[in-house]
Amino acid sequence: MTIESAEVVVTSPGRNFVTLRLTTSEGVVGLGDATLNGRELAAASYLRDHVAPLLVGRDPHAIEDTWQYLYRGAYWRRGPVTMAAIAAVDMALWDIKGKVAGLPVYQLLGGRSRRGALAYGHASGTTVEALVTSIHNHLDEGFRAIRVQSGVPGLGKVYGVGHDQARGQKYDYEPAGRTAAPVEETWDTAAYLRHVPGVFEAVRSEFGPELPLLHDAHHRLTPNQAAQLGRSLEPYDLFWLEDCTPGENQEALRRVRSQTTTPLAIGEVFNSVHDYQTLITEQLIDFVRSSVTHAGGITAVRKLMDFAAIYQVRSGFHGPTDVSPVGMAAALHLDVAIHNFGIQEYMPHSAQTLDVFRCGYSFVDGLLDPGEAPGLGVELDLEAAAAFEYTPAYLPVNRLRDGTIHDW
Ligand code: GCO
Ligand code: MG
Repeated sequence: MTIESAEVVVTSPGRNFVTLRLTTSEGVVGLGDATLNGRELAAASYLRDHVAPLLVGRDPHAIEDTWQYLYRGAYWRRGPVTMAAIAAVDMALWDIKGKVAGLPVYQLLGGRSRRGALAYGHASGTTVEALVTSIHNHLDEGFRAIRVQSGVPGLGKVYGVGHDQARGQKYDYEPAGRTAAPVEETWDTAAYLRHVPGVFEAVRSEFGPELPLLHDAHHRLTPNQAAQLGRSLEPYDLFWLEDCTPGENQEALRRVRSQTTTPLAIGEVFNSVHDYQTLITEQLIDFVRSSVTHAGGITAVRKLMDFAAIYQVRSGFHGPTDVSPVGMAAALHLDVAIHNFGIQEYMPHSAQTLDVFRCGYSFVDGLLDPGEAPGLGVELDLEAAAAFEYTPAYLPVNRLRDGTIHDW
């Protein structure tokens, strides 16, 4: 059996997705996700122009060899575009291997370690009242762990908060963000730090001590501010505080870690195990936030998690709607297979997206499950995909009150 064709499908059912579709000489189809939110066409071109021609004629079963061939063979190491492209190839090959074997991918990874993957949903509110309603709605939808994001008095739109709450809008950036240039938001760290502890006080008093609560600071704090926030949130027993500082400075986490026992999660913008080396070996974090899509695929993330396991660091894979259902399925197969699973982020995709990507995974009683279909369990409807043309879309940028660009 050889790889006969490698096709890149760019589709936009409500938001943009880049999918690699491999077909073997025996007609087996494998899918991989290479969606890089806001920079989609770079990953599509990397695949189409530089990777697809190398895949035709190769043995689809040689997953490790193909991974190394694309990683070492590029000479230029790492980076989100390269690693998303390699991830797509890797996922598609695991999908093919599973279909040929007649087994879901998690079985090929060692089989099931748990009944399902605990998922957390994204509650948010411009006010505490709206936030409490949003949490109740998520609990009604079956979520058993909740990410809590709140508006900040004096600021307009902020990361993670659905603003049209009268219409029950959830936070989901891209579909609203189709402007010729990035939307600009205003940020004030001091106002945020003053406001957040009171939000958690209100949420704990409404929902009690047991509900796992998470929070994303979205890379905006200095190490000292992050230490302050971690400490002020200790009474509310967070499941994690995410991206408290920009992750590229791994050493910064030493300062935070030494000052607070609030669990820390980091890594959604990382793309290789090397980005975690200091964080994991010095046990500066508790959770790995990578997505399978942006960190080199199932092969690479499996190794990353085995490395993390030695240091009792657990998974909390990135699962926003900008990871396609194919990338989500890849995460779920790892979630149920690895021993050091922590939690899985879950932002359900829109009905439009799910018409294009037919998913075998399910969400029942707070747990996600990859399903029993051979391979990854997601099918791409090419005809439905063709109806949604690519539309450029940007993530927002952030400015401080004086106009200085800040991390978004
Ligand atoms: C999360 C993330 C997302 C990112 C988005 C960018 O924790 O889910 O921070 O909301 O902002 O994936 O593309
Ligand atoms: Mg995040």
